[in-house]
Amino acid sequence: METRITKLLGIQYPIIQGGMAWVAEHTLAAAVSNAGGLGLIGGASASADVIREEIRKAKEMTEKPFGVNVMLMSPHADEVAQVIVEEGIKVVTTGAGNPEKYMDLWKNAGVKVIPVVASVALAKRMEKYGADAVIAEGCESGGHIGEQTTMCLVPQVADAVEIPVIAAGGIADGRGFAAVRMLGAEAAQIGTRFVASKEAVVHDNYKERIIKAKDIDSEVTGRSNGHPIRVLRNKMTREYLRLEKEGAPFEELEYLTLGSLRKAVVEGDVVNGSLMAGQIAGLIKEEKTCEEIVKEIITEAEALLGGK
Ligand code: TUI
Repeated sequence: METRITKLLGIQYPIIQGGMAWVAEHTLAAAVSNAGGLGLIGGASASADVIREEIRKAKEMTEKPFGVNVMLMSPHADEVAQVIVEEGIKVVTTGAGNPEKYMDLWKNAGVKVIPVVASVALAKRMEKYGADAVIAEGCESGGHIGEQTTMCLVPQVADAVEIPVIAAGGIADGRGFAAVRMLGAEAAQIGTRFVASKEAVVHDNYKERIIKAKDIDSEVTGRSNGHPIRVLRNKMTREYLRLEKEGAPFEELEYLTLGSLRKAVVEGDVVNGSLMAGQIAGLIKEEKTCEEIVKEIITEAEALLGGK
C-alpha cells in the first residue's frame, strides 16, 4: 500500500494518527509508529518544555519516524515550533489555524509540513506556501471542527491541489479507509479509533464511553460562537447547549469544554468532562492494540480496493 505519503514520510502504511490534545502523548505516538503508521505527539496547549520531554520519551520507544502536531491557538505555539526544529523532528501537522508564519523556519530545517485544512481555499493557500501535503478534515472529526463533511471536502481538495491529500474525519476501519482512497486521498488520519487503543494513556471511563457510544451520541457544542467542538453527549454538553441557547458569554462556554478535556482524559470524569470524539465512535466496539488497529484497517482496505 504505497502512496506519495508513505514515500514522503518513510512509513509502511498510509495511516497518520491524529494529534489529539491530552491523548496523543509519547506512548501512543510510539505505538502507532511502531505499527507502521505515523505517530504524533499532540502539542495542544502544553509548554515547549513538556513537548521537548514528550519527544525525547518517544525517541526512546521507537526508531521509526514520528511527528508533532502544533495546535496553532496555543499560547506556546511559537516556542513549540522552535523545539520541533531543535529536536530534529521531521514532520509536523498543524491544526486550528494557519501555519504560514512557521513555514520558513520548518522548511529551512527540512521539516515536512502538513497543515490540517477545513476548506479548499486554505488547502490551495497552504500549497502555495510550500506545504508538503494537506490533511482535509471533515466535520465528522472529534474536537475543533470545520463545516464540511469528509465526503464532500476530500474530493474537492484533491482536485484543487497537486500535493498529496490525507483524509480525516469519520474513518475507523478498512471501509472508511478504502472510501477516502476512492475520494482521492493518499492516506487517512485517524483519531478516535486510537483513543480506544491499549497504548493510549486515557482513563478507562473515557475509552468505555467510546466503546459504548451509539451513532446518535455525538454532539457539537459552540456552533453559535464560532468555536464548534465535537464531543460525546453528557451532562456537560446538555448544560453547554442550554447556556448557548440562552446566549451565555463565550468565556463561560469555552471554559466548560476546554477546561474539562483534562478532567475526562486524566480523571475519567465522563459526566462533567469534555469527551472529544469523532462521529465514528459508534463503530468502535472494543479496545485493541495499535498494531491490531493498523493491520486490520490495511488488510480490510486492501481486499476492498483490490490493488488500487
Ligand atoms: O485542531 C483540530 N482539532 C482540535 S484542536 C483541539 S484543542 C483546542 N484548544 C483550544 C482551542 C481550540 C481547540 C481539539 N480539537 N483539528 C484540526 C482542524 N483545524 N480542524 C479545523 C481546523 C481549521 C479550521 C480553520 C484549520 C484552519 C482554519 O482556518 C485558518 C485560517 O486562519 O484561515
